Amino acid sequence: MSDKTYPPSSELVANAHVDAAKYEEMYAASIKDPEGFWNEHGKRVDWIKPFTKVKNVNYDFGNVSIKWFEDGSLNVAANCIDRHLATRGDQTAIIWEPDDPTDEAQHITYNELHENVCKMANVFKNLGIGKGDRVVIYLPMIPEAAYAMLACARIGAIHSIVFAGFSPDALGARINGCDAKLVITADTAPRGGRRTKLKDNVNQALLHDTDDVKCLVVKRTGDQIAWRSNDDYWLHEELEKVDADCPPAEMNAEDPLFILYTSGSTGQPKGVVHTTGGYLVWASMTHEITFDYHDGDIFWCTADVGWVTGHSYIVYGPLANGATTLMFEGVPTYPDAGRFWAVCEKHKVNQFYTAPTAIRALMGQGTEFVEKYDLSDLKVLGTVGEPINPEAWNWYNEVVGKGNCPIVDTWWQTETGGHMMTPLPGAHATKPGSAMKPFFGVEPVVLEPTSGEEIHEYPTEGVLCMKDSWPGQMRTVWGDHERFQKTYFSDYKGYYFAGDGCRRDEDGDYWITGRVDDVINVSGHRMGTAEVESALVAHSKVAEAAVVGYPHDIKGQGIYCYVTLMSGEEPSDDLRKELRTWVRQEIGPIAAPDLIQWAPGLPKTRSGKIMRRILRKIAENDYGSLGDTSTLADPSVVDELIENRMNRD
Ligand code: 6R9
Repeated sequence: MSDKTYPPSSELVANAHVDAAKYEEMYAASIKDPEGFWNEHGKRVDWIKPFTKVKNVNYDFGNVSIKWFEDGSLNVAANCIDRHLATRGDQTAIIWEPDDPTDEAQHITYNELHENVCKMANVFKNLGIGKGDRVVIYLPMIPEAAYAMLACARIGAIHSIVFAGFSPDALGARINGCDAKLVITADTAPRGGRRTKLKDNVNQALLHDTDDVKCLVVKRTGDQIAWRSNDDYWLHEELEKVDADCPPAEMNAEDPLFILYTSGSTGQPKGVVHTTGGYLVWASMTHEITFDYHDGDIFWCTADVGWVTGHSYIVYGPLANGATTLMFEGVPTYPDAGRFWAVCEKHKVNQFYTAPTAIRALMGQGTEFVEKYDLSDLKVLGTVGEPINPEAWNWYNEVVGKGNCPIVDTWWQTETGGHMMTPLPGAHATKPGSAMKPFFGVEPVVLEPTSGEEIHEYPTEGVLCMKDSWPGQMRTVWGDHERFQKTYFSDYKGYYFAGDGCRRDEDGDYWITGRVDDVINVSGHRMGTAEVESALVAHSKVAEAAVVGYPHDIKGQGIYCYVTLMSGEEPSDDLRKELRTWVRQEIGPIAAPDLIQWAPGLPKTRSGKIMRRILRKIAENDYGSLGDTSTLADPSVVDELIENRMNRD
């Protein structure tokens, strides 16, 4: 860990929405008087019927119930579109950058967004969709994905987006899981120069459909597709039958806005339910303050709308704030490893938000891909999804940000709706790898894992829980409130349990150490696997590393490391030795790897999360029952790892 801190420039501080003093003042107010605080900030969105009740929360296991602004009514699409029309109708709402850089980008104004969303909403209505009905969105990163989300919100339908990289099986399970009446998809989806056959996948997912699920198809490429009998519709044909008049439905603050199944890195996916009022307040406020978004800025979040990051920070947060949000159809390495930076230059991006896994991948390709481009419009950089190791952080800071752009390391979850802990660009001196401070209204506590006692002193380490609710919190698991309570409120009674471990340093700043199921115990010492990974990745020859525990006769658990080398590096026993010595030096002898397996690739979900469950099984030499691997981005990686496993006892 680094002791060095990186304060923001005085210029940034002077213009920031929130500086250090304001953070302290607002944070204190948000904790001391949540009702008063959220009564004020709840008004950042437009209400049809203003709320009079701010918060009604019960965290008692058995009776968990979470309500915010419960007697208010509003419409999310009206907040993201209509309320901006008078002042910024001709401003670009969405910049769309296609997969192929030689194709033309689109600039969609708020007026055009309004028309497109209203028409799509009317198409949905014509297909029999109304308030409370579920619509599955299985689309690539094209503007129609945003239109579909907002069209649902406009008529009060509940969307469930399924990432376009998911298999037909995973899609089918999610369609059935919420009894969707309609699936919207595209013919095929270009990505990184290749094409995914989305409509074919839908056909396969609905092969045994007895509920007559309808399918609406966007013509993206014009590729040949197979049609199911009477339940399939071209979007462009249906659009010809409707006009652009579609008044927004009045929704209660606690009506569901969307369902989103969490990535399958653990167990069966859960349908996380977010509601209308609190979620929008949270997404919009965190977007504005965490990224210090100002009018006229160009904001780019590289996530896919299939993940929560895309929901909150491509669509709902930015559009509720009247922002210009960039939507990118492609991948960071197509046509080459400079694509992100080419797009930043081309569209003069001011805030750029991506994942550590992308940063590490690009870092391994060398700096020349970044240095080719003019990145002088960048003001704030963000990361999300996993702990960022200091090396990647430093590279991001120096090579991409030129030491000039604060990095907001935002810790949050599908379940939390938006940012929970993050430095604020104008308020905090950042530390490489630290999520730093709670956002307003967030009351993190560190608990002793076995006793569940709150640890008040610092520095300390333990499990991360939240003492109280915040407006963007998930309300239930779709169709299974029991599971909601059990997953998040039963291990540590009276708290929301995030599933992550954390460290609070001597300054009171937070460092996420990874999922608590990734903590290993070596000779009685607790160790975050992320710590060992970070040490390994700090070695100049290592591109990526994943560390798990495996049963060890003497130590209880041994440290098993999967290591991907930088391109051009050769694996050897000498290098193994070198890495062992390196980790001993970086952390201490206790952290020295027992086994190091060379891994040409790591098993990842399509959202880029390493599937440790699989790595643990292989490390335990128990690879016969790997469980659900349907969410793997590239299943062949697993066979390779099994073949060359190190622990054959
Ligand atoms: C937004 C998102 C949530 C899990 C979370 C944690 C990890 C996310 C992080 C981070 C360290 C960060 N995580 N952000 N860990 N530092 N800045 O990623 O949601 O897909 O639900 O994942 O991701 O382990 O519990 P989701």
